[in-house]
Amino acid sequence: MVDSKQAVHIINVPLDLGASRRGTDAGPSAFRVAGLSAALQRLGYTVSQETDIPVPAMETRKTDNASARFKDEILTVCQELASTTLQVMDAGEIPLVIGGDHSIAMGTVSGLSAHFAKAQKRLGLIWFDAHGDMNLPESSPSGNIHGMPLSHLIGMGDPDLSNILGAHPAVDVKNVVLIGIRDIDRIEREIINKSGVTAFTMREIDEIGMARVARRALEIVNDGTAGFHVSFDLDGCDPEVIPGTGTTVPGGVSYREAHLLLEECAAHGGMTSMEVVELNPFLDHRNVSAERAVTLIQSAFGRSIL
Ligand code: 6HN
Ligand code: MN
Ligand code: MN
Ligand code: MN
Repeated sequence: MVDSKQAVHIINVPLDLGASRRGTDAGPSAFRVAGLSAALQRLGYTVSQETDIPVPAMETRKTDNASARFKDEILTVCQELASTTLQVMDAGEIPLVIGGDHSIAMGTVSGLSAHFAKAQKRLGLIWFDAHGDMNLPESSPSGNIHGMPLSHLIGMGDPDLSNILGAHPAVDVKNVVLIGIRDIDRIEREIINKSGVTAFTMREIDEIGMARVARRALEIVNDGTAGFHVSFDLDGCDPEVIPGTGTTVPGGVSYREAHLLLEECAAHGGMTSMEVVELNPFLDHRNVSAERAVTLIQSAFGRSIL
């Protein structure tokens, strides 16, 4: 569980092979420039180490897999990331994974659940996103793997991608919540509805408020689990809050609502790890999205206003 006596281990994954739009490979650099490490230290954490996962450049690769573009490369990156996350958890440090596009979650979460599986324990998962990320290679309109990580983590889809480190499924659908979704593809909608994951769409956030959504989500992800991971796609926030991301969708989560969710995660005490993905510095204005993302991470790591 996240507490400031533990060391944070930042894992940078500059991957952009999972998306059409280039530029998420510069995410880790923008977070460094925005002072991520110092921001954690101000909360009392030590930042034990930064590990950079090697990622091939798109220019050096070709993919002939139209339904799951760059699958082989993404699988290799996710396997390396999963081993790293597992080692960091085994060492008692807190993994903070910085993307990169959202495909990396298949690696992050597989490594976390491999850690808990050794003690016959399960992990809960909060998936904050404008999108469902529940496409399968055969349903995807784009072939982009960043639209597919969550379906693979619940054991569907491509057998290689859904079996990283032998975790299959990496998470149990009954401990998975989607928060902030508002842009779902046609077949993806059926996959989500049949899957058994709980979805808090923007409509639910409008109707009952983020405070209640957060509390209900926390009940679900902590039901019978040893803790929960937060996979935070910055495009879940409204584009006015986070302009620096590739697949913006209007009508998103406000700055304060996003903070409130993460403050509730911190207050609960069960968060084991976090990842922040889809920052695209080339679409940003003077790094504001990265700076706001750093303050969001601070809320998740226990920063309180007073
Ligand atoms: N993300 N549903 C679209 C697709 O191509 O599958 C968009 C996915 C976006 C994924 O932002 O992490
Ligand atoms: Mn996503
Ligand atoms: Mn998204
Ligand atoms: Mn989608």
